[in-house]
Amino acid sequence: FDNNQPYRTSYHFQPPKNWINDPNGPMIYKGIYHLFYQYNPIGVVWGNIVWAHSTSTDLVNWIPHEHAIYPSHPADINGCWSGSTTILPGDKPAILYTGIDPQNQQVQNLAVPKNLSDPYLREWVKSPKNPLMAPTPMNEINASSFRDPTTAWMGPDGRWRLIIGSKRNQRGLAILYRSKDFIKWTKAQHPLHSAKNTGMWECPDFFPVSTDTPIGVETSVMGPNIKHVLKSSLDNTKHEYYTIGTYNLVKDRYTPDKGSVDSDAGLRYDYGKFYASKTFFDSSKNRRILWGWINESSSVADDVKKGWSGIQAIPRTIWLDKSGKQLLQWPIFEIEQLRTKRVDSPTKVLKGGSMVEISGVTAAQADVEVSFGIKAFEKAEMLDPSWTNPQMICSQKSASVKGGLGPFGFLVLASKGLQEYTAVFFRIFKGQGKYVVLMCSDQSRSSLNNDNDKTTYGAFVDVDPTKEELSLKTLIDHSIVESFGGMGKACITARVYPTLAIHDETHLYVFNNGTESIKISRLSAWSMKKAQIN
Ligand code: DQQ
Repeated sequence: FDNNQPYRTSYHFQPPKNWINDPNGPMIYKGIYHLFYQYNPIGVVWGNIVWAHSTSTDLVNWIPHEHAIYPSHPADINGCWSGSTTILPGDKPAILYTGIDPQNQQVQNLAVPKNLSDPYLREWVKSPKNPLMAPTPMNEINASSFRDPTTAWMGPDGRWRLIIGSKRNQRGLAILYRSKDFIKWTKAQHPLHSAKNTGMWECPDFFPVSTDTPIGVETSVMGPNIKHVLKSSLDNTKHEYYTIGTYNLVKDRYTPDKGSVDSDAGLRYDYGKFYASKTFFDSSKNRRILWGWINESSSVADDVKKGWSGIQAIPRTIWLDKSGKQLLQWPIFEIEQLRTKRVDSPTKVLKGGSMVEISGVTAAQADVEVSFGIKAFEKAEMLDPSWTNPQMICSQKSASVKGGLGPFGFLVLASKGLQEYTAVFFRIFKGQGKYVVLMCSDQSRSSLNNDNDKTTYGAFVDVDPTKEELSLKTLIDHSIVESFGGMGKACITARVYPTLAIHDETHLYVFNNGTESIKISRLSAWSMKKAQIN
């Protein structure tokens, strides 16, 4: 352990130092995974943005390369912002990214590998035709809100399509472009989709999901057993939302399914810190993988002290739930190769008001999974119909507020005397004709250092606890608490900076602060090894 760096992660992706943000252009090419990301080569705050580049054969261990894209010609001289890769016919990757031009306009540029036989694709050549897409008085594009091209998909007419995030007044837009040759792009009359009062859409993502299997599909796949997902990252709130819907190929328009909320009150990949995410299709394992950026909750002064800021979440496999109403997410299975010492707890009853330590694992660097069985439903508290915002309920009913069924879950990154802990837990309420499961990540007691943002996060989990057990998985990595409730139905990621609960001084507990007993039907915890990262 480096005692000067208690918050540095051991298996989450980060470079040795400086600022990082959005994951860019993730892909697999000839068996090698590529991750590019927004990076400031000379500072711990955002600025001087280039595309840094690392590669991996397992999505767990990474080697760094030279920056792939950096300001070098007029179309990107003031910055190389986010973008995506598309694999063109003949197995040729292409990057489209946003450049900031000499007038500080946002424009879209193309870069291709210099040498396709370099397994790491280290050097990228920019098109002499750049910028390929730019704001003009004719197309009425807002030059400071025109960025983050998606992976392109090919329509049945053989033309490529992609979307670019934008806004008109406060209406968020996914501007659609088409191209025959990937060089000459024409803006479509209508956006693929738009929504009022959502503000600028950053880093849009648009991809197909299979309705009958969890197997992922390539971005251009259309057809009968396919739905589409549209995600946008809202610059106004720094939250992402997605909808599931139908892509009409004739009109080239996307319509979210009935009942889905097309705004910040809608579905989120993650109800904690998770932004500017992007998926790609992993053709080697037929799955769709989601990458997301997790920023700091610490002060800039503390970031300067530690010399770095931002990490990437563990890549997640993502697929459509059987209900068709939401996505499910789970950390890529490869991360389990880091599991080492395992501790299992026998089935037991966790009495109301009790707490049990999970000892024998490195609690600052661990993977822990539990399943709870619930019986005494009569004791569930009533859900006030006005409690529609899960984050608000979680903030009011923190881990220390006793309930009927719950709070029960984990105390992670806890100090011995519980001066510090982060609580990840459930509460079960009696709602209108059904039980409502609330999942919370409560950071309010995570650190004695009050310079940190200790906001509590919350989500509803769409499970029926009378029919299924309630599961919780948490990946703990020094300053990261990444939790998956209901087998990936709700995810919450938090950043925390304990001052006492660091390294070997860290403890892990399972607790029940409700009045009713809860059964633990399964509990396993693993120490996690350090990954080789950069
Ligand atoms: N980050 C990039 C932009 C994007 C934003 C700049 C989202 O391209 O809109 O670093 O975090």
